[in-house]
Amino acid sequence: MRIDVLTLFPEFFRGVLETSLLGKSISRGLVEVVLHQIRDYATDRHRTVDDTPYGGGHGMVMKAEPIVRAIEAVAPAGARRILLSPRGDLFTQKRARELAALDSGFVLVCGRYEGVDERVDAFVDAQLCVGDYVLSGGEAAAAVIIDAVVRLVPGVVGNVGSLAEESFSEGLLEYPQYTRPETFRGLPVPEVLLSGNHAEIARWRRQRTLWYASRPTASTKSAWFRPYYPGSRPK
Ligand code: JCQ
Repeated sequence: MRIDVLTLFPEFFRGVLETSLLGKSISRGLVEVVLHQIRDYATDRHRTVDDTPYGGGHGMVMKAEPIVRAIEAVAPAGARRILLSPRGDLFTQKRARELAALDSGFVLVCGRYEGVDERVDAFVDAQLCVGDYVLSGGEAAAAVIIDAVVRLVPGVVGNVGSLAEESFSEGLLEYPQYTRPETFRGLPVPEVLLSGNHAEIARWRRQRTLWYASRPTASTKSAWFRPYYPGSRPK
């Protein structure tokens, strides 16, 4: 899988690409992430990438020309072109699966400053948003997408979780997990997990997955003050 990233801050990605699962996938040759400096595609002597907004207002807007020239220069044939933007369509696990299945890979375009000239939209296939907040640039959003997609590339993670389990939890382990010790600061591990009764354990985990999926913090309620509820059903 090949992923191209267009950015004014390629150094943002160095740590992300070297670390852990992603670093290993790259060194194993399963994934190739190619960073491109948008400024290299500016056409004037000062390598200008931004300008003041038409109609007035504060801040700067990224010019269309360097971005579009960069896309046209680096995008492999057939690669999906994606602009990260707080106004994009929401990036979901479903979209992660779609991107992981693309043979020709994809291009992530990171905007900065107060925005990107709207006409760039005509040169991308989609605008994607990773959440309902504004970032100072698309780089952190691109890192989120790369992380979520790469772990779905065949061979990257020990893709061992049974299909039944995957379809049940949408591939997420949503039931609570415990490891040693059996009691931590007075909090015990649920007894069923120590029982060795695998049918009972599977039943308990299915039930807890449903509880967690319906818990208040799974929707839009404030999650700052929440109960610890290993034993009783959340309200
Ligand atoms: C992505 N959720 C938030 C910020 C303008 C394309 O124009 C802009 C892009 C950004 C960076 O992306 C985000 C974002 N998903 O802020 C401003």
